[in-house]
Amino acid sequence: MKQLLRVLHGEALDVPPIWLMRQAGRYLPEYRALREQAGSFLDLCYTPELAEEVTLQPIRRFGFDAAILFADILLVPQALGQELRFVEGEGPRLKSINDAVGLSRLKPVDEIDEVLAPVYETVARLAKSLPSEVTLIGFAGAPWTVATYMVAGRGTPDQGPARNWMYRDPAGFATLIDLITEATIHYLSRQISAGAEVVKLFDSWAGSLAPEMFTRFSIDPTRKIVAALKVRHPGVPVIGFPRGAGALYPEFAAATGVAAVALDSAVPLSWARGAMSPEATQPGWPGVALQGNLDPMLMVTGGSVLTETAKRMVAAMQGAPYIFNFGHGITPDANPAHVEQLLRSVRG
Ligand code: 1CP
Repeated sequence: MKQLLRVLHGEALDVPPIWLMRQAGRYLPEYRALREQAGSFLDLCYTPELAEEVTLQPIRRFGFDAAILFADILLVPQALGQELRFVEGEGPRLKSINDAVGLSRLKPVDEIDEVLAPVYETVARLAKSLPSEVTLIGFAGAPWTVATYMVAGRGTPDQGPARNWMYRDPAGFATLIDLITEATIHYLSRQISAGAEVVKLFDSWAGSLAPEMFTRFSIDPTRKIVAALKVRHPGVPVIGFPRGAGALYPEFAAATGVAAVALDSAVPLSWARGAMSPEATQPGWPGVALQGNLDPMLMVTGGSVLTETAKRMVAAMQGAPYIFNFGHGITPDANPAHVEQLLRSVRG
């Protein structure tokens, strides 16, 4: 079995498998060149040959243990009929939805493949072209995080518009969450049928939810998605990433049924291991594999602090099922030479 899949099935390896969030992207000159050729970011996402090539670039250059499909979490709102564009140097812009009228304009889930079909083709191409030891990860945004963009119409520092709707009209907001949940089950199921071996749910803004709302809008939709995927694709692991969940990470891990949780950089690895790893958990719950959580800033900094931090993390997780990664995505100003240095530090 591939290294990453062994860990996701609960095995502890001496050398952890490694891949990096946003491993394909603007810090790589070959990405910037292809991106220019494609014209726009969305053209890159929807052109299977180009999306395949961008996914493969970091695999060729660095030899990671996993490749993550090149796409974006905002393709799902677009497929549901919401206008989407990316403004150069600024980020995504959508036509904001914050009431029943906006909701009524969205398309039913059985129409989303009209937009998303090229993504499944990218997955199918990658399943054929990836080296045999590399695991293919599909992904989607978790419903809460996707909703924050659908409601605000853009990235926000505090997810204010979605939080406001959530408190003002919980039932209306839940209708949006339920629609995204159904769309995500379908989307991930199609990615798995096309060849994704693992799927990851990015709940990048989970940390802005107060505890009761975290249960309702992060844990509950994630649990529904995991349960539906388990019925359709038994044995395919799901990685959950409730970024910023803090003290609620163990509850998320135990309640959702995910095979692994990805940790953000603020979480102490030793604490996470004690609270969620199979060796430490309660009877009746097998625990989860852990992924994370190096601060991606070290890809800018480099030097001995990078090597020492990475080695300390690997040592701290010996004996536990563990995947090396960052606590959040690599930034465009990262130095590719520091990524090589990281791989040497982790693999020894
Ligand atoms: O200019 C460019 O070339 C676009 C930059 C870019 C890239 C490379 C965006 C715009 N998205 C992506 C790809 C992407 N996005 C991947 C590909 C695979 C890989 O990791 O290599 C993945 C998994 C995502 C997921 C994603 N998109 C998330 C969740 C993860 C995270 O970083 O928290 C989020 C929040 C988005 C939204 C998004 N897409 C792009 C931007 C700039 C943003 C953030 C917008 C904001 O909040 O301001």
